[in-house]
Amino acid sequence: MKSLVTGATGQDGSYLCELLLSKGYQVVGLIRRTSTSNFDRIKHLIGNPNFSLIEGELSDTLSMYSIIENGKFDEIYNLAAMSHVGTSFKQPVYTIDVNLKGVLNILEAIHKYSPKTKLYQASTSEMFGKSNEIQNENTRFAPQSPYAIAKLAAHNMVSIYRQAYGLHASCGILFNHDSSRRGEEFVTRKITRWLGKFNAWMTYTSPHRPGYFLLEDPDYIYDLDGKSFPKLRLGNLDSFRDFGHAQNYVQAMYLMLQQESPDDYVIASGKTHSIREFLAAAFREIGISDYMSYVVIDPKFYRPAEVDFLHGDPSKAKEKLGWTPTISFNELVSLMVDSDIELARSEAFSGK
Ligand code: NAP
Ligand code: F7E
Repeated sequence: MKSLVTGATGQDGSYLCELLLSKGYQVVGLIRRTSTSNFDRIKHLIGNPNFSLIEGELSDTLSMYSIIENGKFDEIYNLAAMSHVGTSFKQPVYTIDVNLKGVLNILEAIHKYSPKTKLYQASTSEMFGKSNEIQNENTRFAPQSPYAIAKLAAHNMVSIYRQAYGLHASCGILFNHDSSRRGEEFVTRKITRWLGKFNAWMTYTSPHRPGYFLLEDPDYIYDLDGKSFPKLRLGNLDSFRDFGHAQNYVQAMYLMLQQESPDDYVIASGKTHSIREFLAAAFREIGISDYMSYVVIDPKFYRPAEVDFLHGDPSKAKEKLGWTPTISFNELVSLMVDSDIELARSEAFSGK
């Protein structure tokens, strides 16, 4: 079996490549040209004889046509995207180019040149947007951002190509999933990365004079030698998200393409937590309960339109795919904090 994974350098792409390689697949990862390399998440796969990389840009029709025509892939997992909701308000046209036109390029290429290739499309719970009920495959979509609008249009496009041309194309409506490989600009990782760095600062900066002042300055924490550390700046803490671990969620992507018929599935933990709860749980991991003394609420991180409540019902995926998540919310928080404590510790010793 040969698969193309777009977005191979991303959080999900890296876990999915590992999963497919473990199943004996030949995996080709699509990467875009960048001026500096960003292979951190997949560097351990480079050199594996079943793994290779190909350069391509999702929004460039000709490059996607030629990659798909020549690749003879059994499966394509389209994970590449402009994935940051906040950024999509600042770069709406680019977001449409990558997240909608990019998907259309893949659908057309499969339809024209490789109609037996199965497609997985990364849809998102953000498409539910304003909905304030528990969400499943039948819940009405009400997108609240350029990101969600592009993803919803792509989701509908997949459905059209499935009906009109009989493509085996499935969409996973995935709720938030995180890990130690999550991008640092997403709120979960922003919190755990800050905690790791703060922990290293406390432990290694002035080891002979432990202790710090919190209340002197609204923006900084000071140690007893007067050295400062910036507080954690966040936006809205009162939105709710349904969190899971990315390693569990890529299993669902794979399972969707092993089904006889294509379909759409909600992939979620079935539980919801506010960002505030994530924040509190993460600070508890390093023994701090008065977490708000370390946080500055900064309007810069508020969105022009917010998604207040996401809570998925993964019953269909459980029943039809036999998929169940194994990593709980508390385990996720703990894994992410531990990993970022270790990362900051190694950076402190390597002088970064
Ligand atoms: P991510 O870490 O941000 O990775 C995105 C990947 O897409 C990166 O490899 C990035 O390359 C690549 N990419 C971006 N623009 C591209 C372009 N124009 N051409 C080619 N490649 C491009 O995202 P993720 O968290 O793994 O998410 C994977 C997919 O699932 C995305 O489509 C996202 O929208 C969707 N999704 C994510 C979640 C979640 O909670 N994680 C939930 C629902 C849906 P660089 O490394 O070069 O930037
Ligand atoms: O925001 C709030 C923010 O950017 C979560 C992507 O993977 O999941 C992700 O999108 C919440 C929002 O993720 C900060 O306002 C507060 O309410 O971490 P996020 P997201 O928007 O849920 C979906 C399912 C995807 O499909 C996306 O690709 O946290 N928030 N303070 C903040 N968010 C950020 N980024 N930074 C803050 O400082």
